[in-house]
Amino acid sequence: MVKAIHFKYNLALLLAVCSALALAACDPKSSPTVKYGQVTDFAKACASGSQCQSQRCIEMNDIMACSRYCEKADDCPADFYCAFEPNEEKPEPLMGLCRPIDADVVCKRCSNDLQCGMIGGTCQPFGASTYCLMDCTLDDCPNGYTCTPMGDSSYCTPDTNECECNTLKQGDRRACSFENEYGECSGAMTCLGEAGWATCDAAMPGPEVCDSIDNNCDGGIDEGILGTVNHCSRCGEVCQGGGFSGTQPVCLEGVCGLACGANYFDANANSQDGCECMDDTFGATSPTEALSQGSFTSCDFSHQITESRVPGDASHQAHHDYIKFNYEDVWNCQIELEVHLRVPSSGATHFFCVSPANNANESQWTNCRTVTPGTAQSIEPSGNNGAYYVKIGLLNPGEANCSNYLLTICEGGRCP
Ligand SMILES: [Ca+2]
Ligand SMILES: [Ca+2]
Ligand SMILES: [Ca+2]
Ligand SMILES: [Ca+2]
Repeated sequence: MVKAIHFKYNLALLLAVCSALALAACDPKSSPTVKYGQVTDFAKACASGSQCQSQRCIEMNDIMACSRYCEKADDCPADFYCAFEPNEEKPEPLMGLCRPIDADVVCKRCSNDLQCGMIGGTCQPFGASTYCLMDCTLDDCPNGYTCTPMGDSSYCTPDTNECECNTLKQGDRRACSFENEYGECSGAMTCLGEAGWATCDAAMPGPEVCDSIDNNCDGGIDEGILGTVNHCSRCGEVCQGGGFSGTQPVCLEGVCGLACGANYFDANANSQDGCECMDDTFGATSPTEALSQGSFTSCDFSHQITESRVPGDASHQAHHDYIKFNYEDVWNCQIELEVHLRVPSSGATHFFCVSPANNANESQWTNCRTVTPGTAQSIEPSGNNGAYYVKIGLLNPGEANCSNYLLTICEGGRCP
């Protein structure tokens, strides 16, 4: 019955058979180069099998070292297990080799059996991928693993049902993230061993607020918030408006300042007191809306406008003032009609133009004068009946002005 067994492949087979049958003819002396069972050089470094009593020099963690043959659980020292050695002959009892339970290889993602050779395992489908699983034909599985029949053998599968995290993978970390309508924040999670993965330590994306933290995880800190009037140079620095009407706080490149509203002007070039000069509502902004000063007839009248102005400051100036009046030369004394503008010495240089009679087309108002501070100029309109338009403005952009001009529509000896 013994001779019926072929042993051309593996010397292990010989010992397995001998051990099972306890035959005198199988004395280990008959195969002196291989020592089965206990050896004295286990885990000693080796370069080839001939240096080992078992003739087996295998990878043990970081080195090549001598191993030993085994048959059952407890034959191998702690941190090793009796890994089944595949053999076509299927000797009785089955023979294994002590191999390290290397946590880096057990349950490692793999694509072929060679990648699992260190633990004597095979690359098996498990869960969503393929992993190096230990064969548990001869030995028990490590803590946290259960021997599970798969195909024609049995393998150690992790109790967490996850090869990436189980008792042997405690402390492993992997990338994770949280994503919602605000963005996606990356982090990592840690394998707690039997308990599986700990919660992902990534931040939960939130709306960006001023807190020196990238709340929405887009790489920008406090973007769109820091540098605004409520968080100018730093979070919480609110730019003060000073309580001045027509004055708005602004934050320009991280520095608080004041900006003037549409009809307000910093005409004294001092932002500390805000935009103290307000435009009047006297002049219209276009000829068609020009404010009528009434209808005058010859001769010898005078109509004076004293409370209107065209303010300006370094950054902007008010719109031109447009007024109009009607004039009728009842007594044929039209040649003396005058529009007269005086600019106080505190004001900036003005200009003014008077239209021909009944001509609202501003581009044709060529009858214009420049009036420097402290002086006055007169324009005698052409035509002697109808509607006349007057436009008043500041000559030079950027010049400060908050002084009222003095405009007089007059005739004859009543002009200034
Ligand atoms: Ca951000
Ligand atoms: Ca933030
Ligand atoms: Ca001011
Ligand atoms: Ca005005």
